[in-house]
Amino acid sequence: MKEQTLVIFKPDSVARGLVGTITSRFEKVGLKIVAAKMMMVNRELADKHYPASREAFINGMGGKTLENYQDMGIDPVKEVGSADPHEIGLKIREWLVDMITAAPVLAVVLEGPHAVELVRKMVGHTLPLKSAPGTIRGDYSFDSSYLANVGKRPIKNLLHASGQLDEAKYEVDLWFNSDEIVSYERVEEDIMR
Ligand code: IDP
Ligand code: MG
Repeated sequence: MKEQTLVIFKPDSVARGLVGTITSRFEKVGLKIVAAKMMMVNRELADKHYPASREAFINGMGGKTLENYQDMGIDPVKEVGSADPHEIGLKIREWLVDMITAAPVLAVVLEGPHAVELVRKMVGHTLPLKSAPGTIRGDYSFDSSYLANVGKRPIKNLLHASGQLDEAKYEVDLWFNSDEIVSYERVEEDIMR
């Protein structure tokens, strides 16, 4: 069940000095840091990380925005110029690429049993407003689709975390060369086996 998953500390968490606090949560739960680098992201990497061709991702972002607007009784056409989830998704993707290339990020690979699901659980819902207390996004942010879209910027939710195992494999390969990923034992591995 050992998996690797990619976590990106997005510019907002780096700028807020939350790297240590958040990293310690991952370490405490037993996840092992097997790669890490501070970096400026170029457009080529950002384009591959947020692929315009991944329909489920683009429509998912657009769909979540529409749902949020419906909840709040807001007309999406007035707010973002479209009611089409694909069009809205592509717009958000542009904001994401601009955001992630504008300031330093920390890219980390975490390893452990069920790492992908475990990290997503700890990170919480995409919208910090809807993330449960106790999750990283729920504890350190209040951002919403509404605030983000009015500001024409991505939701500031501190972290990117791979969504599923196939996404994790693609993303770990994209961000790290195999010689940047290390292997070692944590002392509790013996106890938890
Ligand atoms: P995830 O980060 O929880 O996996 P995704 O649907 O993959 O969520 O979206 C990627 C990122 O796009 C989110 O983390 C967030 O920063 C941004 N985002 C998603 N939906 C919206 C939106 O409605 N408005 C602005 N930004 C959004
Ligand atoms: Mg995602």
